[in-house]
Amino acid sequence: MKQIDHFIDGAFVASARRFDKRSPLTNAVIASVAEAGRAEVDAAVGAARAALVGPWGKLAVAERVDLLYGVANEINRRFDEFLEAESADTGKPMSLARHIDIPRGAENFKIFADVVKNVPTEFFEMATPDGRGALNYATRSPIGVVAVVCPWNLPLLLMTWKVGPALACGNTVVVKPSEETPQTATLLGEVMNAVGVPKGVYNVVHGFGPDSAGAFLTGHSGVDAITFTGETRSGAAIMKAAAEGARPVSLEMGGKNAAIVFADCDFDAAIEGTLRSVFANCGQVCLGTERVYVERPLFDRFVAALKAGAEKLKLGRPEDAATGLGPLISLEHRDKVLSYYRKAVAEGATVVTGGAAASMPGELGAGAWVQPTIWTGLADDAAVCREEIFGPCCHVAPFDTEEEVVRRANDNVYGLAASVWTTNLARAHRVAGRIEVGLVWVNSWFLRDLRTPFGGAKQSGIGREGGVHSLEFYTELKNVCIKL
Ligand code: NAD
Ligand code: 6OD
Repeated sequence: MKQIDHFIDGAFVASARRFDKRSPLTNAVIASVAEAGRAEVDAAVGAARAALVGPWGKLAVAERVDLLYGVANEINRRFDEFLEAESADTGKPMSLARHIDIPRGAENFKIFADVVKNVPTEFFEMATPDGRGALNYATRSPIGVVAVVCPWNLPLLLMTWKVGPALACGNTVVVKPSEETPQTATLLGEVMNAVGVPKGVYNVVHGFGPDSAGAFLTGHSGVDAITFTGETRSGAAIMKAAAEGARPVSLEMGGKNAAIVFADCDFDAAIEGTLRSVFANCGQVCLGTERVYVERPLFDRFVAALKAGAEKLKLGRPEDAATGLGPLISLEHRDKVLSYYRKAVAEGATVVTGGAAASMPGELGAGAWVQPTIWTGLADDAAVCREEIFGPCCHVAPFDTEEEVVRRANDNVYGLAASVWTTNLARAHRVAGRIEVGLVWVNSWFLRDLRTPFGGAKQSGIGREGGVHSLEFYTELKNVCIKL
């Protein structure tokens, strides 16, 4: 069994307290993970502070950026190790992690190295009454020690999405990976050492959220800023912790994303895109679709094709190239998802397909498997139409007018993402403008240039990251005015 330890000041550090990491595939224990108490968190924050004022803070931008390119290259060199670790922790199909999670884990270091290298700040020449003038310019400094609190659904991708820009901007970090996915963050420690990133720049502490490593870290007075991805409820708790010391937060949180399918859409593209957005990563993608609205003339045909697509998905092991759907992350999460499967029936849904746990052969029988599920027939105020489930499921409802569907899609506390399927350009612009979310796709899903802003509206988030928008969070701008 693997031993997963913290990574503090360039070294792997154990704790007396440990917890078991179980495989989502079989529920067997696959690793023993160190659980940080206040002492380990304190050591990690102290190491990050020392590196900030020491070696990392003294590097020129070009040297820092070179090291981050090195990190990206080393992840790619050790690609298979990252792939194995990620799929062991999550059970996700390797075909998915090979194309999304691991390449993006490397790319996140390159993209932000490029952004930091190329972004200018303002510079103005001013006239002054004495005729000698002044130079007024802005500089960017690191914000300090950044706490990075991560979820389990896309562990390496979402962690490096924060660590990449934080380090590129000259900060140091203490990462708290999800208790469900400790491996790739730890492996990244080896990478940091191998490429010569100074010790203390990148630290990892393992543990849980409340009353554990997550709360100790976000409540630590040595942390200057907190960036978080996860559930809205956890984000709200972290905001409270950040209020102590008035520290900035960047929060990427939950969603209940709608797909809106107009009768004039490219039907095959809409089906393919909706299948991906509902079922990719077993529905455990914050941007995934859980509400589908289909214009009435297309409704029956659309539901039939979505059902056929869902029923073709093969549940299986990560390494099997035919696998389309892995397990959920844990039995605990499966209990939550199945409670919504039951609620849907209790509220009167028609179960188009699925609706239950999936029975799997052999040792997989003990894993966190559920059937891909589609419902129809519920009112918009049903729990499964309002609350984030984070499983491979969606409710499909008909609509009659553009006005109506925009109102219904917006009638939710979340506002992360939406996808609109139409060939009418004017309608695409109109609807995109009126949907209350941070990200709208038209005739696509999960397609995005990493230089663009990413984040949620309403209870889905606070702030935007991506490209130069990350710089706004991870740097402090200083205004310097020099009278000549
Ligand atoms: P979670 O909120 O349970 O946990 C996320 C992280 O926060 C974990 O590391 C956890 O240990 C820690 N944590 C939890 N409570 C904490 C507290 N009080 N103080 C400090 N740390 C705490 O989320 P999850 O179950 O890991 O991930 C799934 C959720 O994440 C879903 O709601 C999903 O929508 C959301 N998510 C959002 C985005 C986005 O970009 N908006 C991306 C991925 C996932
Ligand atoms: O692609 C990204 O950068 C990103 N933050 C994706 C988030 C996916 C949520 O599960």
